[in-house]
Order: sequence, then C-alpha cells, then structure tokens
Amino acid sequence: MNALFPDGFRWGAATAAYQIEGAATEDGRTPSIWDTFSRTPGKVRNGDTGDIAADHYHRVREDVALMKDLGLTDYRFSLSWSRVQPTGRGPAVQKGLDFYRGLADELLEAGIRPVATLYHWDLPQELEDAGGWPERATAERFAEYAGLAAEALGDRITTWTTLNEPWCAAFLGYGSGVHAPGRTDDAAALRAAHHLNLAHGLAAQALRAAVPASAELSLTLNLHAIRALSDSPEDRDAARRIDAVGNRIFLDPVFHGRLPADLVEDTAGITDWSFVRDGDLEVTSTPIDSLGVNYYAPTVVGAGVSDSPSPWPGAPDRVRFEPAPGPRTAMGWSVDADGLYELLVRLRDELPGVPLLITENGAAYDDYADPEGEVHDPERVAYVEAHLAAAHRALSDGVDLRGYFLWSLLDNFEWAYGYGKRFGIVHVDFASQRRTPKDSARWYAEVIRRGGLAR
Ligand code: IFM
Repeated sequence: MNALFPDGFRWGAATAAYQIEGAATEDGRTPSIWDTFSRTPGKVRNGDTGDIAADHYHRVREDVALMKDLGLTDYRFSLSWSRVQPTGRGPAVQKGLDFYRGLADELLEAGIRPVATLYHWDLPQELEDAGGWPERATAERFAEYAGLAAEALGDRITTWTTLNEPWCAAFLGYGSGVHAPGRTDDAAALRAAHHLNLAHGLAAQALRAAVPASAELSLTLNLHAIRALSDSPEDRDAARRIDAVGNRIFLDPVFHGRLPADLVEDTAGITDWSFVRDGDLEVTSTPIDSLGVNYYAPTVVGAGVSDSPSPWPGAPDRVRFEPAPGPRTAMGWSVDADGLYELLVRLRDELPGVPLLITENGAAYDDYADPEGEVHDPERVAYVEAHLAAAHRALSDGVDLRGYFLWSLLDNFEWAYGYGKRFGIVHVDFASQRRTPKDSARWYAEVIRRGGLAR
C-alpha cells in the first residue's frame, strides 16, 4: 500500500543556530547562555562547545545546495538572538541580519521556503545576567527582538515560529539544570514557563505588526505523548500531572487563554503564580496560524518517585518514569511511532481548526563513514519511515497535518551530549567539516520525490 501525502505537503529538514552555525565570536555576536554553559567544565560531554559546530555560518551555499539535492520544499532554522541583537537590547546588528538575509535568499533561489524560529534556547548572556526567563522583562526584550527581525527579514521569510520547545528552555534550563543556564530552582522554572508563554504572545503581536498579512505565525512545542503504566488511579494521576506540567502548561495559555487549574494546585507548594498579571493570558493566546509539534518518543509514567533535581515541578515525589518497551535510539529513547499518531489525534480533537506541522522528528544513531566513505543508517530510515506512516495514518483520520521536518539536516551539537550524538541525515566529519549524505538522506529524497511512502 502506498502512503502518499497531499499536494503541497511541506517536506523539510530542521536545524538550530547554536547547533550548527559556529562563528561564535564573529561579526558582533556575543555569548549566549549556551556559550557560557558549554564552556563551564562538566556541563557538556567531552567539553564540546558550539564555537565551530558544523561551521554552517561559512558554508551556507554548500548546505543549501545539499538541501536542493534532497528536494526539500522547506528548511527550518533558527536565528541566533545574540547575532542579531547582541546584548538583547538596542538596535539590530547589520551583519547578523545580513547573514540570515543571505541564507533566506539562497533558499528562495533554490526554491526552498525558509521557516525561521526566533528562539531555540540561546538567550543572550546579558539577559540571563539580568535574571533570564524567570524575569518578565525578558519577554518584553524578546518581543522587541522579534520586531527587529521581522522588520528586516519579513519581506523574504514568511513562516515565523516564535519559540522552539519552551518546555526545555524552562524546565531543563531552570529546573533540572541539565541545559543552559543550568539553574535548579522549581519556582524559577515555573516563572520561566509563564514568561516564555508571554514572550510568545508578545512576539506574535510584534510579528503580526511587521510582516505581510499572509505570513504564517507559529509556535513549536515538544509535546509529550504520555502513557500511564496502568489504569490504577495512582498511575493515571501521575499521567495527569505530567500532562499538566509537560503539555497543558503551554497549550492552555496559548490556545485557550487559561492556566490549567490542576497545575496551579499541583505546584501550590512551589509558587502562588502571582507573577501572572491581569491581561497576560489574553496576550499568551494571541491568535497564531499553526502549531509545530516535535516528537521523538513517548513518556511512560506511573506513581512513584523520581530523581531530583527534576524538570517536572510538582511531580517528582509522585511520579516515576519508565522506559517504553522495544528498540531504542542512541539517545536511549524508545522507537514508538504510535506516540506520534496519538499526539496528532489528540490535537485534532482539542484544537480544531489549528493546522499542525511536525517540526521535528528523527533519531540519533552511532553513524560512521565506512572505508568507501559511505554512511549506512538503516535504523534511521526505519525510524523515519515508521513515523511518516503514523503521520499518514493521522492525516487519513482527519488530522490537518501540513508538513514534516526531519531532525536534523546535519549532524550537530546535541546540547549536553556535545558532538557524540548524531541526528543528521547528512554526516559531518567535524575535523574536516566534510558533509556526506547518509543512506537516509538519499531515501528521504526519494520519499519527497514520490510525495510519500511506496510500500
Ligand atoms: O537537538 C534537539 C533540538 O535542538 C530540539 N529538539 C530535540 C532535538 C534532539 O534532542
């Protein structure tokens, strides 16, 4: 049976600034929290940093040519805030804007739609020094930066995503501390989550004012496909808690203009939420045009206790996490495409009228170039094929799914794992910066050419 996607389906690949650009000190760019964090001993495996990364800053032409060869219709990338507006305040830096203008032009010339994300975790360090996301002022600064970027680039970039995975920014950054800025403070993490929602809403307003009416505004969330270990009330309550602090903490303010009442109750011992001011939830629910969903693996939970510090405020003494059964990727994440289907169908039911994009999906494996210089990655092909099949099933069941972006185009800096985890469909030899399309890249190009899976 063939699983073909509708005409106009967007076939993409995704990356993020800090993970691929390098050029950390060039053209006026100042440190972001990830520069600081990765240079702090013990924070990133092997002491890796994004100083050079995949050197994309100097290899845009080559990289766009690779995308063209793949037949991508869309390319999702992020802007480095500290390249565009180095201190997070004041005017934009021309060279920073020029870089993204050049990238957008190169893409358009190749017939590829640029899909820009304004924030993929790299807060200018100066803003963290002033308090970071737990401070309301950071949301205001973000809206100003969004306006500057949109004014300068809105004539060429017509799909804008405000934030990528605010859950990670708030809870890995300020809760468990495994991501920059590495703070472990539950109250700060919850404040950060609210201010990220606020930043999203304020930025959506700033973008709307600056870009053509036809532009598409979006937000990308890493939503959790949550499964309770059993039907017991305790296990079901564990799933509810994780759904509140993992999913509804963003979905409710953004799409329904409310805070989940059970979240407020679960976290009452941590905060009274008085940082949410009158009118904030109207701002967070500023209308947008689509929702981006990042999905890798399901989250299996039951009643119990989990490690501290934890990225789940209000849950660690009530919830334990279990690996899902079955095969795993090199991240240790289970391969379970049904979770993607479950998530998409849930969103169909809960957010009628909101078009969806899968803005990240993919897998890390221990890839290497063989003596012939080829990279065979059959597990990645199987992973993506299974998830595309799940996406197609969701489409057939009425999900308004508009596109799929594979994470990632290139092997890159995988945050606290450094360069040890390879997600790319194009292999990067970080010593020489040589790019080698893996088997999965050729396979994906064929999927795009056919418009889906031929099975
Ligand atoms: O590499 C990350 C990306 O930056 C955000 N989503 C998950 C990916 C894999 O961990």
